[in-house]
Parts: sequence; C-alpha cells; structure tokens
Amino acid sequence: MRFLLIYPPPESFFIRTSRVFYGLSPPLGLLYVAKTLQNKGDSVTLLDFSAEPFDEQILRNAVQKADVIGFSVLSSSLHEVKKIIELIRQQRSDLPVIIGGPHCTLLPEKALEETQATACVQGDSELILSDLIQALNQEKDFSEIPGVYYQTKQGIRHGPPIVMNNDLDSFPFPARELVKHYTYGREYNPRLKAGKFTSIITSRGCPYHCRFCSRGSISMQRYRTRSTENIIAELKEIKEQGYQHVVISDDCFPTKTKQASRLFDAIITEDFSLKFSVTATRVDFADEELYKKMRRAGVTHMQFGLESGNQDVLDFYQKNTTVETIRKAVQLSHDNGFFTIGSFIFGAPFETKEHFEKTLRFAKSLPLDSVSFLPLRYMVGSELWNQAVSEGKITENDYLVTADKNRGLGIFTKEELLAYCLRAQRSFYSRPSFFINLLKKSLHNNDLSYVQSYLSLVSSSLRGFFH
Ligand code: B12
Ligand code: SF4
Repeated sequence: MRFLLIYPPPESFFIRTSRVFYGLSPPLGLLYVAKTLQNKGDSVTLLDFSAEPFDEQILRNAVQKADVIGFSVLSSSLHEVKKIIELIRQQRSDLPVIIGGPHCTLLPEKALEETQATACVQGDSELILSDLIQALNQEKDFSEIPGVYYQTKQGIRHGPPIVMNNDLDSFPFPARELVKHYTYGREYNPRLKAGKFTSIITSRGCPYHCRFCSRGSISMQRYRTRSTENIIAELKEIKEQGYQHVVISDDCFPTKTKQASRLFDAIITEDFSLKFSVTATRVDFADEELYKKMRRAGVTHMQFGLESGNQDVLDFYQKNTTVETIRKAVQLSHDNGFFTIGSFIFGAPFETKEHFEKTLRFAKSLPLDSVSFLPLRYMVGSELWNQAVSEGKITENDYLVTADKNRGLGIFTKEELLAYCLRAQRSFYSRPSFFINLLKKSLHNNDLSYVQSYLSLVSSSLRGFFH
C-alpha cells in the first residue's frame, strides 16, 4: 500500500506567530511508523508541514498518489488535522485516514469523532501496524486490534485494550531519509543545512509526576528505556546518514546517572564526532563526572525545565526539587561549557507579582545563556487540567488553556500573564552583562553559533509576542 504520512502545521499561539519552534525537530513518531511500514513492504511519503509551509497543491498532488493517509495529532494541532482531512475528503472521499500520536492516546474516541478519520491508534503503533494494514485490506476486523478505535455505521467501536511493548530495542530505527530534504534545528545552530540535524529518543515516558505536565498520561504511566547498544547502533546509522547534530528529545533525560554515564562512555569510545543537545533535563541529575563525560562526548546544549525561583511554586507543581539544586545545576552546566537554557513558568494559581519578580531576579542571577518565560498552560492529561475540569473551570473540550483569572485560574488575566512573560524576557536579555558573558562563552568554545542562536531566538520570540 502507498502511505502518505502528514505532520500537520502547528496551530498554537507560540508556534504560529513565531518561528521559535518552526522546523525545530523531525516528526520522530511518524518516522517510526514509516520504518515499520517500509519493513512490511509498503511505500511511504511524508509531508512535514511544521518544516515547510502548508500548501494545498502539494497536499493534493501527494493525496492523488496515496492509498492511505496517516496523521500525527497533538492536542494543539487537532483543528488543523480536521481541516486537512476535510480537504482530503473533498478530493477523494474514499481514502482511509488513520490518526495517531499523543492526542489520540489521551482521547481516542473524541479524536475520531472530531476529525471523522477512519481509525485512531492509541500509544505505540509499531506492534499493530501490520494488523491495521490487514484491516484496511479487509483481511481482518478492526475489532481484533488492541488500542484501535474505528468508525462503523453504528458509531465508534474499539478493539481490546492496548498492549504496551516493554522492549523498545525491538522497534526499528526511524526512517530519517524521508525528511532529509527538510532543515531542522536552526535554533540550535543557524548555519545548519538540510539533512544535518536530527533527533533521537532513548526512552519513552517519564518517571516523574509534575502537576502541569501530561507526559505521564501520554505514556500511559509507563517509563521504558532502550539499551546502550541499541542507541549506539542508531547513532552509527545517524552518522552514516551524514548528520552532524543530534537532539536528544526524551521527555526527561537522563533519569539514571549510571545508565547515562555508560551511554556517554560508549559515545566517546565510538568517536562519532557528533554534536548533541539535550532538550529536557532535570536539575537533580546534574553531576560533575557525568557532565564532564557529556562534554567530551559532544554535548553542547542543555535545556532545563526550571519553572520558578520560588520554592512554594516548585512545591505546588510537585517538581520535586529545590531552588538551591537549580542554582547548583545551572552553575555546573555553565562551568562545563554547555550552552545552558532554562524555561520558567508564570501563573500558578497563587502566584503574585512578587513571585514573578523573584523568579526574574533568580533567573538573572544564574549563568543562563537562553531563557523562556511562558504562561502556565493547563494541558489535557495533566493533573492540573483534570482538577480544573472537575472544578468546572475548564470544559473537557478545552485541551490547552492558558491560566486566566477570568476562568478562576490564578490572579492575572491571560493578557497580563503574557505581558509579564514578555517583560521578563526583555529584561533578562537586555542586560549588557548577559551578552558579554555569552560572547565570552562562544569565543571560549570557538563556536559563534551560540551568539547567532541567541540573536535568532530573541528576535523570533519577540516577533511571536508582537503578533
Ligand atoms: C520533540 C517534541 C517537540 C518538538 C518537535 C515535534 C515533532 N516534530 O515531532 C517541538 C519542540 C517542535 C515541539 C513543539 C510542541 N510540542 Co512537543 N513534544 C516533543 C516530544 C518531547 C517528543 C516527540 C517525539 O518524538 N516522541 C517520540 C515518538 C516515538 O512518539 P510519538 O510521537 O507519540 O509517536 C508514536 C505514537 O504516538 C504513534 N503515532 C504517532 N503518530 C502517528 C500517526 C499514525 C498514523 C499512527 C498509526 C501512529 C502514530 O506511533 C509512534 C511510534 O510509536 C513530545 C513528548 C513525547 N513523548 O511524545 C512532546 C509533545 C508531543 N509536545 C507537546 C506540546 C504541547 C507541544 C507544543 C504545543 C508546545 C508549545 N509550547 O507550544 C508544541 C506544538 C508543536 C506543534 N507542531 O503543534 C505535548 C503534546 C500534548 C498533547 N496533548 O498533544 C507533548 C506530548 C509533551 C507534553 N506532554 O508536554 N514538541
Ligand atoms: S515536566 Fe519533565 S520531569 Fe516533570 S513529569 Fe513532565 S517530563 Fe517528567
């Protein structure tokens, strides 16, 4: 069968109006799906509308040559998916459309109802793709496939509960050649060209339970890791494919110091000469020995979810960390020469202006090379979202809601929160001492892309807020 896989254009406010996330990293989920399909003899093409502008003619041409369409759906892109499915149905009403991805894992039945796709897949799809193909060929019944919801004349039905595979090593590596022509990762290094930057995941899920985060629900409260050998084998393939920079996109990395240490030992032994960035790391795993190893292995960027400079806010989020641990970790990251990025959240229900000011002062006191101050968002699947729904502050159809006094979610309106975030961002970046330190680090690392990244991040985030 000829599959057309589509990653929809981003819809979220932060995305659509800025280019901060535009083409930031490849759609790994779809690339995993693609490889499994290819291994079964199916042909696959992929359109990543987060890396190229959405174009109806390009879509039409691709749809014309497809037997099945597949979408990866985030809650934030559901409406875009719905619109694209409508366009596809106008062109070819007969074509089966399959949806999968985080939103489908969380709300399979509603996702199917809202998009009017043919079938919806929960969780990892690798195990059930061949059953799915058989069902599409009418050689099997959808009702036999675990974790699959599907349309019938009598309404939506589903198969048995999903079966999770603990052995991540048994999954084939993502079909990266399908996105070789796209440019990803410019925010890490503006000089990157198509096919030079890719991503990898070494685990699925996260063992922590921060209250604003939905990753636990999306991974069905399971945390699974890959073996060092399996990750190294994928890195060899990545190297052979000509990539130069790899972002480790795990929900949370690392989660075990010894395991991470083994991985970086192996990377050093292999001498890949690749650069690595870590997009989501916790401060409690900052460790002198590990960081030195990571540096030697080629890690250049470390991105911490710091959230706040107020202990009461960190405790409220159940972040399981302290302000002091944050300070030590950021210092250690800086001392090891990493380009150190921190993200903060404004808008916990009891947070006052004084809290925001304290967080900003705290951020400025840390040797951070890049920051984001974002408003708290209640995200479907997170504990905070569930609570707000049960208190009637959010409806079950509001999948991504910014904290807002008008909804009983905090002390400030959404607009006030956004204004505080913007002000904090500007105040952080406009210090001459910040730029001088960044320049020093860049020269020390013999890598001026740090400065370029900074300039591009600042300009895109500011553009985002002005639209
Ligand atoms: C890397 C990443 C990004 C990157 C790149 C995204 C990309 N191109 O894939 C960037 C930084 C751009 C990004 C941006 C955002 N992200 Co993001 N991101 C991730 C992250 C950490 C990893 C994604 C990944 O590679 N997963 C690994 C693959 C293997 O898993 P998977 O995608 O789920 O795919 C498997 C199955 O779901 C299924 N499957 C997936 N698609 C399909 C399709 C078909 C047809 C089938 C059959 C099966 C199937 O099979 C796959 C293989 O098993 C996830 C967390 C996570 N664990 O998924 C968050 C996550 C997806 N992001 C999230 C969010 C909220 C966002 C933003 C809205 C954030 C913002 N501030 O605006 C934006 C929106 C971007 C957009 N395009 O709309 C949420 C989504 C929540 C939700 N309810 O949808 C997640 C889950 C994290 C979280 N809980 O906070 N993100
Ligand atoms: S915020 Fe990070 S550490 Fe906390 S639950 Fe989510 S992924 Fe895990």
